[in-house]
Amino acid sequence: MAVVLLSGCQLALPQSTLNPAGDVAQSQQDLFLFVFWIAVVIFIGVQGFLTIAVLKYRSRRGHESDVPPQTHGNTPLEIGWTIAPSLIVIAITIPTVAGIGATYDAPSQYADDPSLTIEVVGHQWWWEYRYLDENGDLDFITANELHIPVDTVINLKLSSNDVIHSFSVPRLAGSRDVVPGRVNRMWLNATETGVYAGQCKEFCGDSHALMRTVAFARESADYEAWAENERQPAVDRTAAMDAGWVVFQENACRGCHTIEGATEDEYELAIGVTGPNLSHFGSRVTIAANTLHKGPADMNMGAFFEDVPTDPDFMQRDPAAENLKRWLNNAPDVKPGTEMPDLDLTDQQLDDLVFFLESLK
Ligand code: HEC
Ligand SMILES: [Cu+2]
Repeated sequence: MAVVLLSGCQLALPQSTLNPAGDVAQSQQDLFLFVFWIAVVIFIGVQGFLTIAVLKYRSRRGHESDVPPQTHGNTPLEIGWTIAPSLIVIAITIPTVAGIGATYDAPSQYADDPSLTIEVVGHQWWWEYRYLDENGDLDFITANELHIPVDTVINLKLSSNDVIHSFSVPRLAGSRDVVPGRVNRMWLNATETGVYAGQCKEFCGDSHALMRTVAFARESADYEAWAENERQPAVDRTAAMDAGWVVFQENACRGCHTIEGATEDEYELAIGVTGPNLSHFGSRVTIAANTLHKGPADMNMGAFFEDVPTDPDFMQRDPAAENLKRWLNNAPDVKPGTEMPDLDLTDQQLDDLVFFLESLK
């Protein structure tokens, strides 16, 4: 039993609500502890009286058929145990309802904080992030890795491209359903820089368990540098990238993926929206919604993420191509049910593609 239970523990990137790193998660933690301690007091009270009753009124040798004094209809007691639970339920309901209400939009005390709005689109089985500028217009699009500045109100507008998903990064905020045909709202902020894991929390098909995400909360200046890079088109194509670009163009990749052109005619053929936007795929550290990472193939996800926050050159690290090749070689084998097909590419084509994709920083 212990082995089965403990296999759920992931120490490097815990999705723990008990270790909040954002104000929304903190308020949920406070509410949880409030209810928890009330429950502890009730538990001790009930079990205490039960224990006393069991000991005091147990049957004794020679008195097996004795019945203790019977009481019935004690009015003060009846009133007491009707009113006390009602008061407890009211005491729990008020902060709960207020707390739920405060998860949609940032409360007024955050009015002076900087803010950022991101549209989150759930797809089977990955997350699209569409960053908006201060006028509410589309700024740039990325996927699976959410970058946010610390101490900033992040307004999320959640919608789905297919089925019902649920967005959740527990250390920053709770979860919210992502429903086709409507836009749900939630807000969050990160009070410490760090890397926070998340995943879809609503069963959404074959690879639901592989619909993960990761949030990088960084100092404003670091975030801005990242965002500025995202706003740029994909890097200019160099001669070394040509072989990979040819494979990309000739194998339906461009029908499903977008690469923003560096010059007018550069990547104009890649405008697909079925799969993630790959314009800056080379600067991402995970593949296919955290299903694989770009470290050595034999390293587990936890070990891979352990040094991310302390290694400033992480994004520039040489790609270890094994995992990316595995994905490009046969995506459905890695992620059952994915729309990305096995395109029967040769080893040379895979190498060319890896080089090309990793050049898109
Ligand atoms: C029929 C549509 C389709 C085709 C064709 C296709 N892909 Fe994909 N691709 C997807 C989808 C959908 C995903 C997201 C899979 C997931 O994470 O569940 C994806 C994911 C990826 C990713 C990971 C992106 C990320 O953000 O982690 C890469 C890289 C990629 N595809 C490259 C390619 C290349 C190169 C080709 C051509 C050899 C190709 N794709 C062909 C649909 C397609
Ligand atoms: Cu999902």
